[in-house]
Amino acid sequence: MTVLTGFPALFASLDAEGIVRIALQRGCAELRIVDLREYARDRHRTIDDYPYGGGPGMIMKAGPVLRALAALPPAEGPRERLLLSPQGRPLVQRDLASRAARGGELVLICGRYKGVDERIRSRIDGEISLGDYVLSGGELAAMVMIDGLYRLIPGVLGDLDSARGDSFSSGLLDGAWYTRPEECDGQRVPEVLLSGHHAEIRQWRRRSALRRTWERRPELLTGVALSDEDRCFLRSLGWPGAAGGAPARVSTETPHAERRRDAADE
Ligand code: 9WO
Repeated sequence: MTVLTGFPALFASLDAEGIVRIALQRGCAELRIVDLREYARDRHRTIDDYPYGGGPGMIMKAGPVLRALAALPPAEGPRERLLLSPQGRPLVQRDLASRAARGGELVLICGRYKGVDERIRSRIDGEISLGDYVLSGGELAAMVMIDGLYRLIPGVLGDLDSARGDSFSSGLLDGAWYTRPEECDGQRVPEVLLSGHHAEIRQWRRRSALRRTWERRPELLTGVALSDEDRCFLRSLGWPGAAGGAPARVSTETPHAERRRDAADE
C-alpha cells in the first residue's frame, strides 16, 4: 500500500499503535507514505494554486500527484490508484474484503483544499467516499480505509481471526454484547448469556443482531441469507417478509432504551 499526501506527518499514528502497526511489524503488509511536496517544482514546494475561472479557495495541483504516480516503483501485481473524495463510490465492507483477498497494490491519493485538479481524475482507477460529508482532506479517509483493510489481512488479527465473526461478515449489524460484571449501574446481563446453554446463546445473539438490523438498517436485510427461523423471528417484529419494506421509523432511541429491549429479548 502506498499513500500520496501533502501531509505525511498525519500518518505517524499508524506506526505508533494499533492494528496497522501490528500488520507492519508482522510483515503482513507494507505502507509507504509519499510526500507530494517532494514532487513540487518551486522553491516553496507548493501543491495548491488558485482555481482557473476565479472564486474562493485553492485547488490541489495535478503535477505533483502525476509525477509522484509516475515515480512509483513497478508493482509486482495489479495496482489500483484510488482518490479519496466525497465524489467517490461509497465504501462498503464487501469492497474491503475483496481487496484484502485480491491482495493487489493500492495507491491511495489524498486530496486537500477545495478540490483537486480534474486532470488527476483521468489518470487514476477510481474514487472512493466514506460517506456524504466533507473533511479537510483525504488523509483521515485513507487512514480509515487502511485500518479497515489491514485487519482483514490473514494473520494480522490473530485472535481466532475475529474479523470472521464481525458485524457485517454476516451482512447484519452487531447485536448486543456484555462483559463483566453481571450487574452494572443497576443493569443486569441477560440471564441466557450466563446459562451456559450454547444453542440458546447462539439463538439469542442471532436474534439480537436481526432485531437491531431490522430496527436501524432494514435495507440491509435484503442482502442477508435468512433461515426459516430468522424469518419467523423477524415477522414477529413486523418485518413484512422477502418483499422488503421498512419499519414505521428507523430507531433513533437512546442506547439505554434499546438495551432495555435487548435484555428483554424473548
Ligand atoms: C471543500 C469545500 C469547501 C467549500 C465548499 C465546497 C467544498 N468541497 C470541498 C471538498 O470536497 N474538498 C475535498 C477535501 C477535496 C478532496 C479531498 N478532501 C476531502 C476528502 N474531503 N473529504 C474527503 C472525503 C474522502 C472520503 N470520504 C469522505 C470524505
